Amino acid sequence: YWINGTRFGLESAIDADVGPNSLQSYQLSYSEHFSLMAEYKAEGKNAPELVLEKPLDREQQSSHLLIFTAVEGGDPVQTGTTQIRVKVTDANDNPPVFSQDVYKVSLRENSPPGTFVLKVKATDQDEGISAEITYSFKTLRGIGNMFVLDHQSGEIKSNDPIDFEISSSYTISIEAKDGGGMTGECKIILDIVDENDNAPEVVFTSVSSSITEDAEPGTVIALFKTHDKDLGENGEVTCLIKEKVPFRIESSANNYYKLVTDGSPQLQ
Ligand SMILES: [Ca+2]
Ligand SMILES: [Ca+2]
Ligand SMILES: [Ca+2]
Ligand SMILES: [Ca+2]
Repeated sequence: YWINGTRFGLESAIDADVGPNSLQSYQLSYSEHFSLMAEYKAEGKNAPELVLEKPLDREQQSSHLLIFTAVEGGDPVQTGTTQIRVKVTDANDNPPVFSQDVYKVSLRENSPPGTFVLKVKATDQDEGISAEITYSFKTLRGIGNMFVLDHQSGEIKSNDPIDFEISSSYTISIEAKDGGGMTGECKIILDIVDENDNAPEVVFTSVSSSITEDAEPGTVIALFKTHDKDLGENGEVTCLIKEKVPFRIESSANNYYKLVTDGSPQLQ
């Protein structure tokens, strides 16, 4: 991996002739990356140099083949050629890249610890240690020890039972780091799927302990509300009276109910 303008010397061609038959010039096959610099020095020895003109990228082309020609004056013109293979060694110039910037997954509430959540995957275009990836949580804020991540494989599993009623979704940031310290990042948006694991609650806000026998039908005896922590259908509550009594439930707004007289109270 050479930076632009780097030069490196080539062994001078050796020509036994002297005078007009001695070495005249050098040529290099066309390359957008390399050019030839040959200085004719006073001592008659010249040391051609290969000059890097354009940055090399091993990930694009890992080796370059150049044909180097030495041309000798005289009649006929004599030439000698040699091949130069330039091998581009790797530099760690690529960070790990995840297969997705954002992964969306869901996990059922109350899944047992050890339940598979997701396997993230990052790749790195470099080679060797510069492409060896380890995974870690970018931050544990908000997730604590709820999940475990295999640093080598990128596999994520649950570690604690997940309670939808505590949090219905998690955003988890994962970092991939190569052996040279370059990093990439992705996000996991984990939605928790509700399970019906809460019984409805009934809370009375007012109750009359007694009622006169001539109370009008529709007299309110009690006010109460119902509540269920579960989501959607799992949290829908219906109220009914099991016994055969002269009362009925009237629904008012939003889970609020009235217990009212349904006719003349019957004395037992
Ligand atoms: Ca590289
Ligand atoms: Ca890399
Ligand atoms: Ca729960
Ligand atoms: Ca639930």
